[in-house]
Amino acid sequence: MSSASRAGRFAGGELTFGVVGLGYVGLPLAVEIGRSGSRVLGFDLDESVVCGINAGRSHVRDVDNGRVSALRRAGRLEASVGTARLTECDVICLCVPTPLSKTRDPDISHILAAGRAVGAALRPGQLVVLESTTYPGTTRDVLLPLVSARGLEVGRDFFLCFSPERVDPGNAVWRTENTPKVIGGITQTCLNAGLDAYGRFIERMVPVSSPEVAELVKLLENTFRAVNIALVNEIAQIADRLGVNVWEVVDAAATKPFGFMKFTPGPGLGGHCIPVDPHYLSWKMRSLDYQARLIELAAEINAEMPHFVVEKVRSALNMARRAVNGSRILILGVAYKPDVDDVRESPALEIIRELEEDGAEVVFHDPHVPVIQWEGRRRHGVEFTEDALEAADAVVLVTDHSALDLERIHRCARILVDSRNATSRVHIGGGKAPGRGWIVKGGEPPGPRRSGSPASGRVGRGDGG
Ligand code: SAJ
Repeated sequence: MSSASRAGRFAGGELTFGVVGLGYVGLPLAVEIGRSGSRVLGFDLDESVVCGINAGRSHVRDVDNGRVSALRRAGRLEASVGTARLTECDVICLCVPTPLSKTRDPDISHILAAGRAVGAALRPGQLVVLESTTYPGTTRDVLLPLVSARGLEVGRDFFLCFSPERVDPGNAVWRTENTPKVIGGITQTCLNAGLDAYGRFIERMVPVSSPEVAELVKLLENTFRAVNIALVNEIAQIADRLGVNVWEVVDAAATKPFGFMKFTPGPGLGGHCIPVDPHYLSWKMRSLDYQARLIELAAEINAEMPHFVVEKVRSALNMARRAVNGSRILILGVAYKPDVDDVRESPALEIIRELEEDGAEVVFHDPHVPVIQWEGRRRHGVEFTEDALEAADAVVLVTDHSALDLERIHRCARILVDSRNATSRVHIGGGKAPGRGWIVKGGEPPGPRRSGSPASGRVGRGDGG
């Protein structure tokens, strides 16, 4: 069979897709493929994930059980632990994690393992698409040699593309099928195969000239967010020293109808993407003797924010003549952003760590995260009650889930540090609570910092904090 006819196979007829990695990217992808009419074999190392899917259940918040069970009943979705059945798949999508190692370097071990498994099973005619966010060059320099292990030729015998995932967990508007998808192939026939295969279930595909372009597109998207969040976090530290409410500044700047995009300051960067992906780029650049200074500086500024919040807590307790040491502190929201249940890289964990190192008794409540497995132990959250709020010497709102009762928090907390300015949405006695910035209750009124006070890098008494 010619390479053109092999590539042409993806344009029509029955295809079986394989999705390796059934997490927040892989499961929505598998479900979308199944809903488009194709058969999907899912592969995951976690037996509980596999059993759950085969029982018709979803472990991913953005995928409801009904969708999984419907595909199971239709015989279009099946999950397995090993990768023995990869050879049955016409298309293999790799959606494996790409975290950072303990030394904050790229950890592509999951890509390597998946590449070896695909290389062992590869047969003529298959299309392999890497979706995991990674540094430019991974598809061509790392994955291609692994999948070509048995001598098959890319672009002739099989096809290889990179197509970055663009999942925004919790986003009900932009879903897998309606989010434009970038794709780059090792060869033109690879790209054609990828466009045909994904075009079956993605509304708009965006072809680019190479996998490296596609890999860098994804890193630009996420680095764009990390750098702009760092900018607004630095403005927060500046506003604090000026005694100005940073959220008032940001909201007013956001009235500019052109040339500005709103980002909000917060407790720091969480999630498995935004705090991680820019490191993949800066790491790759260091290997090419270039220092991606802006990226690295942004990471530093974002990493300061948990400490900034802890200093607000310290300052508020101090005003009440209490020390952090021995105080009971209630953290509200440990997930990395509102309305998700994921705590990976969550700044809340760093805030808890620092407060406990200073001797505080820290408890947490998160409506989506009842328990955290952290530093070798399971920690259960406390119930969200007025007693729990009142029993705390300080309450810290780290992640403002929609389910949190802001009015009750504002009413019952003796000291309230709000790292999201969420309580500015609270209506109190007919009026809105003054958007006062970080220390909402228990702090002195906002006012300019005393001149000459040490710019210790610790926070002062700026915008209500
Ligand atoms: N954050 C701020 N200020 C902001 C926006 C976010 O402090 O103005 C914080 C959040 O609290 C969170 C972190 O940054 O801790 C990341 O937030 P995020 O909204 O980028 O959330 P992710 O990582 O779940 O989703 C992102 C996608 N988000 C959006 O496009 C809105 C997108 O960048 C990627 O498609 C996705 O990660 C991914 O998987 O790469």
